[in-house]
Amino acid sequence: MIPPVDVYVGLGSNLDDPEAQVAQALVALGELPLTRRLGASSLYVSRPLGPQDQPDFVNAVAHLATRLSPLALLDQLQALEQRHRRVRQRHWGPRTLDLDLLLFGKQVIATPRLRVPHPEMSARAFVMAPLAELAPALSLPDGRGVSALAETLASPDLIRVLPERPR
Ligand code: A4P
Ligand code: MG
Repeated sequence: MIPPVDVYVGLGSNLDDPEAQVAQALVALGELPLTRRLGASSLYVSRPLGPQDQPDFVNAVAHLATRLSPLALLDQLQALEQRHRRVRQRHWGPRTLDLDLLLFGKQVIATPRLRVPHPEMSARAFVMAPLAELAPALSLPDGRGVSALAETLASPDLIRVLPERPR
């Protein structure tokens, strides 16, 4: 049997109720086949990176252990995005649940469909702050520590951490 691999997934939503969207996705990640959820960060509100004429985001990071291959996990993440998107198109207009595969053990993957570590992650406060909260001692495959990286990021766009609410 393939041993489980430690994986980190970034979640983002700027839908009408992005907090609920992210909270539901955190639960769903723990229910994927051959996968357990080991932890989840707090939920972080941040201003949009890129076009500003859109609502603020809620971001979080989940820690999983999976026996899926990287591409099989990406398939699962994209299917989960689609399920959220369908619901959203019906009720609230255009999508937004983004699931990014940030880290897959210490693997480095560079294919057209999948790049791991996620190419933008180390420059994004809305990824690195929740990741450092969840796994302060973790290093990227290139050896850089996530806590040190998170501290270097000026994060005026990270507005606040949402309080826990019962789920
Ligand atoms: N792909 C390659 N590598 C990966 C990976 N490691 N994880 C491919 C996930 N997907 C990966 O993704 C496009 C393609 O990337 C996929 O088909 C997959 O094969 P997508 O999510 O369908 O497209 P997208 O969301 O339009 O692009 P992308 O690159 O995911 O956008 P970003 O970079 O995630 O930016 N501001 C704040 N504050 N918070 C946010 O979360 N997010 C975005 C979206 C913009 N601004 C934001 C936030
Ligand atoms: Mg994405």
